[in-house]
Amino acid sequence: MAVIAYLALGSNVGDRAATLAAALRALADADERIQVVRVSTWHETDPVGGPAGQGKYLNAAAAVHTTLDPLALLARLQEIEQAFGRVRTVRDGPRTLDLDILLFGDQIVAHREPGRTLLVPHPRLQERLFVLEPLAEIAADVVHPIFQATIATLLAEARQRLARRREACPGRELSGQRVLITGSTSGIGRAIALELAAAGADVIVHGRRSAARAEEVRRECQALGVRSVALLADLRQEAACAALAHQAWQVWQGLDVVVANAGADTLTGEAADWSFAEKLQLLWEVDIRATVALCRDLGQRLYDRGDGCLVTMGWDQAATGMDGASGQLFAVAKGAVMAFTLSLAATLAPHVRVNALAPGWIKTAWGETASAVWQERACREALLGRWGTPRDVATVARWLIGPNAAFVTGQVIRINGGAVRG
Ligand code: A4P
Ligand code: MG
Repeated sequence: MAVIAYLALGSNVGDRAATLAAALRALADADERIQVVRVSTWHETDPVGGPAGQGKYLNAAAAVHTTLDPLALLARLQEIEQAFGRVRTVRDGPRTLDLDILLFGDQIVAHREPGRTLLVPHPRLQERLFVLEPLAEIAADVVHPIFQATIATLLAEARQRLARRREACPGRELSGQRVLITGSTSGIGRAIALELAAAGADVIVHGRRSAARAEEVRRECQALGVRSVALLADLRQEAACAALAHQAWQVWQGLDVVVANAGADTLTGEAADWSFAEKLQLLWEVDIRATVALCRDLGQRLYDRGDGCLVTMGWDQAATGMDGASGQLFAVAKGAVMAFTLSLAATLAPHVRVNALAPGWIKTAWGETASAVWQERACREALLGRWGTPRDVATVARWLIGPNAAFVTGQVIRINGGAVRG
């Protein structure tokens, strides 16, 4: 069946205009099952990414009518690139000709095979003005099949986001970044949401079931001058994790940062009276399984898109050991999360940074009401002689996500006031 596919053309080496014109002729001649039906004007653009000092690009978009399947079309495009002397060296490096498939009808393709990977819609399409501006000339009303938004809308959103990133200044260093923080209606999650909003990030607040609490935090974020949306999902349900990842990715056409903070409360919530085995099951479902599922799903999306940052929530004493049933339970749950984080960092490098925060004694709901014995112990074990606060964790999260931690990945960062055993 014939479809309309949209292609991106780019060149920044040699006679760029002649190359684009010749590439379009080669496309029409390559296969009778490809007809070029519309072409944008040429756009001269500054290089995005890649080594410094490379020349400006000439970019364009074309619509083709084709009966080829998506992989066959990709093969034709790669043959043409080769014929134009394209040599693949460094990432985002200079090229005589780059031909990408942006859209293929309303199909979503995720074919992963070494040397023959094909992702359609193109995973970076929504982020790049050098693609969206020519595409909007010939396909303004075409709807992106994942984001369900028109190309004109994606262009307007991308312009706004990039303008905000350009304006990012020291006190607002996360301007234009889109962040999901799970479990952010209270405690450490809420503190991180507010801290990142204060730094200029747009924040998706997530809660388990209280729409009112999620809405309250959403308003608090919005009051800090950023966009904020609240989503509810019970992460004990596997299907709900996938749905949350999908929904969060849709809100602003992608995310830049995910903080997988949600953890089950087995100390003060309804589960406080459950048996050891029931608590273990709950921690497995929420702290481990949901964290792994969300981070794998959103991590792959960030990786395909080409950049991003993931933060998980570990626990300082998983490494040193803590007496009692709660120590054993959290050791299992948070030890697993920290170990998983390191493997995910290795998997998603070099595009996505992945780190764990490992808080020690932080005064959240349980700390507020804990007995005198625990109050004394928390202060005694910390070299700094006090409980940590949720904001102590949030300010480290802000640094870790921000530009000053650009070389930090695969780390477990302990935030424990210098805690020692004793
Ligand atoms: N691949 C996966 N999906 C697709 C798709 N939808 N279309 C695979 C085409 N190819 C797709 O591509 C690497 C692999 O991506 C291919 O083997 C294919 O199987 P590549 O062209 O060999 O390498 P690349 O150029 O590093 O990747 P890509 O995706 O073409 O790069 P980008 O993201 O397009 O960025 N700045 C300006 N101003 N203008 C530009 O045109 N282009 C880039 C390249 C960077 N900066 C730029 C421009
Ligand atoms: Mg390409």
